[in-house]
Amino acid sequence: MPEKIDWYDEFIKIDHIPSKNDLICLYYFEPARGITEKQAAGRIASESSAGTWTTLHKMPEMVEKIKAKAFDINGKYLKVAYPLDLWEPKNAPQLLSGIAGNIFGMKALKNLKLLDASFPQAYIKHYKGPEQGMQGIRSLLKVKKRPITGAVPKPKIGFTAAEHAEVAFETWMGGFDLVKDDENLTSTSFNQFEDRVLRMAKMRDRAEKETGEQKDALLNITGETNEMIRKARLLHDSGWRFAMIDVVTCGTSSVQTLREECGDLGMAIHAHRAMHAAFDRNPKHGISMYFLAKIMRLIGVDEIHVGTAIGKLTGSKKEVAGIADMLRASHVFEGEMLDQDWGKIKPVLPVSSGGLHPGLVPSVMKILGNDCMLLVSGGIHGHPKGTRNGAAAVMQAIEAAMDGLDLKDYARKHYELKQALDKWGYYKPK
Ligand code: CAP
Ligand code: MG
Repeated sequence: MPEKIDWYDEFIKIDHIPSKNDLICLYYFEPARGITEKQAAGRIASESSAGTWTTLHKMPEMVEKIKAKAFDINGKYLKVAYPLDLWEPKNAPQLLSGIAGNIFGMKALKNLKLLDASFPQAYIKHYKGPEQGMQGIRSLLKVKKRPITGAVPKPKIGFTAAEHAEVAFETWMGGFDLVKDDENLTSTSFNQFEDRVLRMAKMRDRAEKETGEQKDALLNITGETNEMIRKARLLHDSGWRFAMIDVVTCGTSSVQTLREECGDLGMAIHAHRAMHAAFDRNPKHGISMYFLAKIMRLIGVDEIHVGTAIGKLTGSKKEVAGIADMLRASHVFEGEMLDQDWGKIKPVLPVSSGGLHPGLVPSVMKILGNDCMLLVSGGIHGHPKGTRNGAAAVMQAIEAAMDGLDLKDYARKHYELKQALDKWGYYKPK
């Protein structure tokens, strides 16, 4: 009998019943031509856990204990059970290097997408999750029921720090809670981070005094990790209670570090997801936004972009609503995605942004409910009467939606909303 060349079949155990401490992954997979489903499944489980391409002269005893097992093949969907001993506690990058690493490049696969992972309590217990969470954010901003509102000064980049702060003041005076930096604005020669932080703080204090409302900002600290720590501390010293991070471009390692730092400062983390569409847009290959949102909740961001379904960027209604539900739930029961008991990990606020304007507010609230953040940027700065009136129009649209009233009827007595509807109506930007 010729010696076996590979041992991928040792990573397949159909109908295996995972232990309660196993971490389970759900993949969409398509074998390459000439590869069977089982051959593909064995390769996925092997390469993401303890295997390699060929049989070995010597095998350590421990391997038997830590082999992943492909245990459920259902058409193009595969479940793999990973023993807990594979994973270093509280090491998100290492987890990704396993379940979302080499396997995407295997020639035996035509397509592969990591759809979801179910984290056992024995894994979850090492992570703190969000510091503030959804309820903490509502308390910080003293907003009990309605969606939290915010806007990015537009154009994305181009304002001086002084001009940026002026736009922020107008946004707050129009009734919005938050002013957010855009994902690619950190510090430029004409809008230095330190200058913006101080000028915005002065405008915040003025807006709070004039409105009697809590006002805050999502100032973008994205950058090298030590720099992010320095900027988070600067924000805290200037009275800000949020910090914004582009979590994909910064990576899970730095998000873990900043979760510790911001937690110590009592600050909430706003997670922008720029770059996510590089790996989540293709339904057959990459990593789902559902999984990205899930691991960010585990690490401990307090709010994260989930899409709008009806705005300018990708994401179906079902996907957007499913991610939002997962972020807010204490326990997700198995359906298309895996079962997830979140234990003590606080709920995260879903953020909807991208091509929104007052005419679309009721539709987004129908998809996400009231426990969300609505970021409406071009949709207020493009209002015929400018930013402050644009923000007021959004607030009026939220009021109408919460009272179940038709926007057009409500607009009869709310002029800012009427002007917005006259310009955009219910237009869905692409
Ligand atoms: C929206 C936005 C956000 C996107 C991010 C932008 O501006 O500031 O970054 O919404 O997308 O730069 O496009 P507008 P997502 O409101 O003017 O469109 O929330 O899907 O991650
Ligand atoms: Mg943006």
